[in-house]
Amino acid sequence: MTKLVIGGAQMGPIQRADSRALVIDRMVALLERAAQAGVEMLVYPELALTTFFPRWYMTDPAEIDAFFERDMPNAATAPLFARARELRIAISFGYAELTPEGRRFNTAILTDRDGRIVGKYRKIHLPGHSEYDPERSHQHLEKRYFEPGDLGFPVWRNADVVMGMAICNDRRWPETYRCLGLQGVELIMIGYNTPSVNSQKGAEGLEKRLFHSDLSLQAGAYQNATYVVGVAKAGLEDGHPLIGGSIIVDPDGTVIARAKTEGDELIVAPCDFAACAFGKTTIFDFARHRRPEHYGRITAQ
Ligand code: ING
Repeated sequence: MTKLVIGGAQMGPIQRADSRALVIDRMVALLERAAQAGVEMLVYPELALTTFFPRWYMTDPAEIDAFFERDMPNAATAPLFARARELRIAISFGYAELTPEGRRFNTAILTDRDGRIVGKYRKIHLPGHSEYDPERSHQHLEKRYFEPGDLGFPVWRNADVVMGMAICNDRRWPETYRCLGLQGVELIMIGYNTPSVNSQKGAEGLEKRLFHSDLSLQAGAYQNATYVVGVAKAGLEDGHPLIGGSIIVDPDGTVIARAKTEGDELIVAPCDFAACAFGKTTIFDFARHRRPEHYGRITAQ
């Protein structure tokens, strides 16, 4: 069975005024640190190229489109793909995708160790709202700027490991993990941008948000006998705090690496994917133990 050294490239805040070039420089610096640590697969956060712009209510299409990428790779991200290829590190990262047809998605791509894109995922669970909500302490307009993903929950065999991706709010929904688990997934990579305070429930603070993030990621790993990597974009973006708490979780649900800061930080764990086999052939042997004839309610509209 395969072993890979997995890295989580937590990123600190990206300010609205920060250029793509500045951000790519930070991502390449994390890639260099990952290479020093022997990392073979490096996971970056959701919307890794820009600030978390769904916090801003915008109406001008040109202002909105400035946060989106029309092509991937493109001129701005080419240095990242080139360096990853030189270092033979597979990468995944999230960005705002604008398709040639004019459709907008909260997207993540996955490359092989030669820097070729081998997978794409478009965020399915979009939290928040689509119109300005004066009742909220801050806006969370993902339903305004993105469509729900239309690619399902695919997996890919990459570097001889069955890999899947999800994005941020997806990690809170057990269906996300089970749809991947039923395809034999061994590594799920989830970038996130999670506000430190709830725009609707002021009382829920940072500690509870970190707890819910761990709880979701650990449950998904354990219940599907898979490694899960959760990677934050963290810190204060134009005065708006995002949680850190990036972790790597093993197929038994144990956290085997955890970020300590809310800045650019690399977490690393050597992963032996043979460790997925025990859960998949005993307690979570889906073929032997699942009873889908009783689960119809969860696929109902
Ligand atoms: N952010 C948050 C997330 O799901 C959220 C939104 C936070 C929803 C806490 C519910 C509770 O982590 C994104 N970008 O999905």
